[in-house]
Amino acid sequence: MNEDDLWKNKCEEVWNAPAPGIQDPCDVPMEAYDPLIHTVSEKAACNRMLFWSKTKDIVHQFTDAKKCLLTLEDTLLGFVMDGLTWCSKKGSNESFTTGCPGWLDCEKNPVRSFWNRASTAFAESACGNVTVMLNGSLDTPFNPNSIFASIEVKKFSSPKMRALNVVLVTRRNDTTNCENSSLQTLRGILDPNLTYSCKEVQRSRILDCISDPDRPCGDCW
Ligand code: AVW
Repeated sequence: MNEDDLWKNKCEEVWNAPAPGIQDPCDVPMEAYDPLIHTVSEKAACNRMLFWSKTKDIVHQFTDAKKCLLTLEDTLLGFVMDGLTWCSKKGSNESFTTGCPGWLDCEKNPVRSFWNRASTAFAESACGNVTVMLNGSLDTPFNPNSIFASIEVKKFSSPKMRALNVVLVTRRNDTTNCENSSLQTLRGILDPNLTYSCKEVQRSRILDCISDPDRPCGDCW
């Protein structure tokens, strides 16, 4: 089979994977996406995985410009679903893209459950040295309500994964640093066999690096 046919087959398989059907749009458990996640599972990019929390814009600017690190939204499924809204509605077997519950309207909405499930799979596959960009302009860069804290960190495990390296993205007058108590909490709940590091990096330094195509990734922080 040539490459085009392989992709065509893959797309048909993904398209035909069972998806949450006629149901209450506030009652979609994350397990509803198990078949889809299993169909699209990709080989993990060991040592290149980048997690994030409240740093979405700069993280994606970074991965668009430099190909050394990859986020969930740079994987096939994450890329396709990023920015989309969808839901079913009671009594209809159509898919809707408007009038769907918002992120905070109910916990088990289809979009939030999808990202919870996809994040679980991405974190379970984490291997080697893993990076996370957290937001140093916040008092609590490691927020217990975030997907990163409530789902991803709990899935990180050695020996498949070796280290978690926090890049704390700061602005000039920020007072939050690597000593921040939420980061101590992060360190405390991490699998004790994982090496932990934290580095404060000025946002402007990362942006300069992004806009200079000659700067290798390793020089950005
Ligand atoms: P985030 P996470 N209202 O920046 O750690 C609307 O907090 O949770 O980072 N949308 C929301 C809300 C909300 N209150 N909270 C979260 N979102 C949506 C997947 C929104 O689209 C990757 F692997 C926001 O941009 C990262 O490591 C996104 O969730 C990790 O999970 C992220 O919220 C980032 O999740």
